[in-house]
Amino acid sequence: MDAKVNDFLKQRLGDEGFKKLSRIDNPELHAFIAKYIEHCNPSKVFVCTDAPADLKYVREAAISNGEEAALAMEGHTIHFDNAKDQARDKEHTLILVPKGTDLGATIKTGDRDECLKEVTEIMKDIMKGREAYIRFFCLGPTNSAFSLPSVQITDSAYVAHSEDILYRQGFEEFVRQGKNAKFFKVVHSAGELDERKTSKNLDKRRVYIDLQENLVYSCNTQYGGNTIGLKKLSMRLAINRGSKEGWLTEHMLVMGVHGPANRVTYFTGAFPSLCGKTSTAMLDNETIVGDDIAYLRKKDGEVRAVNVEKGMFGIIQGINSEDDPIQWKALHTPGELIVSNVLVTPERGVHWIGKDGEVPPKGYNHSGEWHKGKKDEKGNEIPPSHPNARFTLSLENLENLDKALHDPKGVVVGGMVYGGRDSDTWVPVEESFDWTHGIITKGASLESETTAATLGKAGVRKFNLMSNLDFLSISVGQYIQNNLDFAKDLKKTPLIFSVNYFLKDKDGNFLNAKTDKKVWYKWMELRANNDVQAIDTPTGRIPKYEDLKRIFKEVLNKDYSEEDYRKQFTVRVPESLAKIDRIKEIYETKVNDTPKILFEVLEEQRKRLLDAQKKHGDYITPDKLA
Ligand code: SPV
Ligand code: MN
Repeated sequence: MDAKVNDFLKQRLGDEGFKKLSRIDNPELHAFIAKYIEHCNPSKVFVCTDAPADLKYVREAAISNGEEAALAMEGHTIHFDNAKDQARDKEHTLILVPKGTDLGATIKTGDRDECLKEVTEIMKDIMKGREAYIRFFCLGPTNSAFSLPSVQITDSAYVAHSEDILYRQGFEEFVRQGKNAKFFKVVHSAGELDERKTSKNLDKRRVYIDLQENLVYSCNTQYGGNTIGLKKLSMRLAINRGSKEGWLTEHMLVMGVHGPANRVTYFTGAFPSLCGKTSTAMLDNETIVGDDIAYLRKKDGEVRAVNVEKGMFGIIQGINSEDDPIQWKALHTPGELIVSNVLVTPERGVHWIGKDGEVPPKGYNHSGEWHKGKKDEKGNEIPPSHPNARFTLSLENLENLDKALHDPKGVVVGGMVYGGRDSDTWVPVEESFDWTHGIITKGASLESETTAATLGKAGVRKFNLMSNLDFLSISVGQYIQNNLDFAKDLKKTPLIFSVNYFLKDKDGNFLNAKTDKKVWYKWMELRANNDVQAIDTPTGRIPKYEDLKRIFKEVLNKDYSEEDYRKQFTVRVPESLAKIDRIKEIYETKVNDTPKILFEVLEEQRKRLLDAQKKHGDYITPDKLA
């Protein structure tokens, strides 16, 4: 250790903290910690190893400093964020780039020099009078080719506690990797707190991602999506790093789909918000590896995936005992669980929008003391819980957990799924012709309609390639090219599918029941293992009626009619052509490095659609193509 750094750390970390940190032989780490402890200037520093006593210290600090409070059920705590700090701050989340770098119109960037100057000023002495926690985690399983050590300095015990639930402990991984560790760094401060212990200086809320230093700055915010540095913040660093090293970071769930004779085939899935990602990951009779972020690497000619995390930061709104039995049970079992921004009742129970039972008449929520009918300053009624209220839970608490969660080799990916909320174009399930066709016409063409739960008008289609648009730290063209190139030299290429749980008929009625998705996954599992045939359409490959009829009976005990099949799997030519026009326009006008092949593949698809339209008309039922 550099002598100056050594002296400084000894003085600021105390004997015990210094002794702990000294076990990690990494001068870059020591210099990083010294620099930001000096700059942010906390009054106390706690170095947290993987030891249970250290985790307990953090857990208790979150309660004693008032960021969390105990609920009636043992181990459960409540945390509130400021009423105006309830979601990711897209406006102030910037990828820092040197002057002259252009990542395209869809990615928010800031001038590196100017932003560093600004955030350095904002964070000067920002931790004064508070305790800082130095946390070590491992993204991906430990002791694995996927392992990515990360360190976070935060003055929020709530954030540090959340990360314990969400990430694998990584102190020992840092010790193991020593000088070789190429790690990610996050410095976070909640900033000054108000009397409710929520971040106060929201005008100075910033989330800046410095790719050059692999360092994220987050300040004057507590909401998990802005502060849990290992989640969407490190995800941007990982996308950048994977881009240079030939692996992928995707906004994807990972799940085991269970086929005949105890066969398990693993799928990854990308869905924009409110399109069924969690309900897919939670399908009963299947098993969950992850619900949010996956790393994908190639090994021995196969694609392997891991869950970057080990817990979930899930949306709680709408969870009820009938539709979500697994999550319901986990939320009603004693043990470590943080809920945020729900209603706390006088008995210290909780209520959220869409929970079973009556809404309690009064309680305490993100707006303070709450009663039915309470209005905000604009005269709008304040709901009992915030629509983005969350729960933070270890996946170990779910009964559908897959045994491969911590497998250092990851799981072999048999299929990748892209799904959006689409009322009129995509059929419920469709396989692409090949990897390139899938990446381009499914992943890179992903759109989703807004719902009443999001801000703005409902029913507007939003482009969100691979559901990753918010998190890209490389240009869109580069990102698509990386995805295309990923399949080179694979012995076994995963199949790529699209799904659409939201297709409607002309009268606006949904064409599928919520539970139908169980059938689509069983069909995809059979396809990935070459057990069923499919019908080629201009846009991909769809199931045969006989196969679906059998699976509907087996899985749902439902008689699936030919009439339903025909309606659901009709190729809608005008809508499909309109989609090609929309997507093409985005890639022509908003992206300046679109790979040429993207336009070629879209034009081939247009030609197939026009040829079929000549023969069969605008709406082509599957029997015409069989
Ligand atoms: C998402 O919005 O995609 C999330 C929650 O998973 S957040 O951590 O806020 O990004
Ligand atoms: Mn997410």
